[in-house]
Amino acid sequence: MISQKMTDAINKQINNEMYSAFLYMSMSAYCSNIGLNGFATWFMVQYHEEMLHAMKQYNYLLDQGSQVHLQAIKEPPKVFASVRDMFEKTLEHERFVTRSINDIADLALQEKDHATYQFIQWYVTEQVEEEKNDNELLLKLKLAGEAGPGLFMIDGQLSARALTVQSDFSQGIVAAAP
Ligand code: OFO
Repeated sequence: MISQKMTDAINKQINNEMYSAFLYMSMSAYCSNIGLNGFATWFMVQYHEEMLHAMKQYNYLLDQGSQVHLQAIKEPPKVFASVRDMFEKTLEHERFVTRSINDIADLALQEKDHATYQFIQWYVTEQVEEEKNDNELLLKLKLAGEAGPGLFMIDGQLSARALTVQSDFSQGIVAAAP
């Protein structure tokens, strides 16, 4: 059993994860519209990962006998100034998500809620990876250039990003190929 305050915090985080999914799906659509299919693939994989993040929290609330409260998801931007603008917005958003995950970890410690503290550690680790990926892509864009051959080279690389999450998000992570 977890507190009502913790239940509210996790429900808010489900909404944050779903907004992340919307944001990255919107970025994916924008990339497809401008012919950057590799970037579109990268953001679509990211969309699936965010839905998994939301579903893990949804299942956790149910496992704890708590009430899931789905809330309205705000509209993400649909037009972006450049690919770099998209990754700057992505990094800024992921930093916000990291703070929000840390707040849940802080609350779990305050409440001596060991189950949630352990549960949220998966996200703490995941956020390091997410921010690292965004920082690396921003660096690559800076080095290779944000237009012409450099941009197309990165687009080609990103097209190789494979789906790590099943499309039935509640089923977890796809087993790695042998
Ligand atoms: Fe992109 O982060 Fe979820 O948690």
